[in-house]
Amino acid sequence: MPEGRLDDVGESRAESHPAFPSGFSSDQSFIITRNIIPSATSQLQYYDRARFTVGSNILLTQVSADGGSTWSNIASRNGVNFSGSSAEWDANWISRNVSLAAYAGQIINLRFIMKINGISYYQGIDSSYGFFIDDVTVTNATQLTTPTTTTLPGNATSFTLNATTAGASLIAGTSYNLRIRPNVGCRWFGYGSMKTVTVKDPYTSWALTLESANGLPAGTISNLGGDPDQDGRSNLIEYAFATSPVTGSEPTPRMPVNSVTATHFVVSYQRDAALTDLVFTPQTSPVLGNWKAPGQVGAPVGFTDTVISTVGTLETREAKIPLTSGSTCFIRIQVTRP
Ligand SMILES: [Ca+2]
Repeated sequence: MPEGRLDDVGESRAESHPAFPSGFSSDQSFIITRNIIPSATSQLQYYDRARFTVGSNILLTQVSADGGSTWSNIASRNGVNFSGSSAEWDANWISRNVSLAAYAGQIINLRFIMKINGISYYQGIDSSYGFFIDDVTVTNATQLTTPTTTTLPGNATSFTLNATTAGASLIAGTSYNLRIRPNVGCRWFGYGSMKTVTVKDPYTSWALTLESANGLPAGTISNLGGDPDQDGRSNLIEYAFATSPVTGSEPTPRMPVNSVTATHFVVSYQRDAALTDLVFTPQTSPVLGNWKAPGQVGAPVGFTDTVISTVGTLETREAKIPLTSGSTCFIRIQVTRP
């Protein structure tokens, strides 16, 4: 997991700090407005130091696991100064490390709050007063980004994670965290446990589904180059042209077909635009080597690849070369999964 750097409160370490303005003795706090999911090894790390603060003043470090409704103390320290002399200030920044293991797997927010905790306090907000906090970091944690909210009807029994409910197109390999809470009238209840799902790319999803349905060992179909039905077509080609990787004798209506017209050598094929993880590239060569795609330097003049018709996401395409371009040529459709 990436290290979640939370906040650098400024290059000048005196920039961000709770202190009591003149005439205000109420709690002074700031919340780091990021949603963090700690792991069992996560540490909250930061530096603090105190200047004019009386000993009964407290700086609390707090965590909320309910979106800021309630806060729990995870660290505290007192002020340093009663005499009015700067000699009592902390001489240096003090490094802090606080385990967040108790919050592993939960969505948390962090807050620092300065409490008067008595009746005495210094009034002042310049760099001589209050507590100072800097370099706030959470290690081994996940930071949630781009939250979206979907309202479900009261009788809903399922939820579909898709581009709409995720707020953007799903990204293969990316984990999405989901949680749900009920609303009755004006009252919101707490969230249930969080569910994390990782989006598979289309090929992997197809392969794992087939391996499971056919009781095949892992890798039988998820191996792109495998050919478990021994029909000479790799799993990747079966996927690209919608044939079964476990049935060798089935028809292959979408595989490339050669023909020759009065004017062109033609390869017709079908490409499903829904297979977003694949690239289909017609290529030609006079010698079964040095293959060229349409438009590539060295490709024959007039070598084209065009869409003839589209039904849903399925394109019928033709790659063709004028018969006048030469005496011999080969055309193939290269399928790659970048
Ligand atoms: Ca095969």
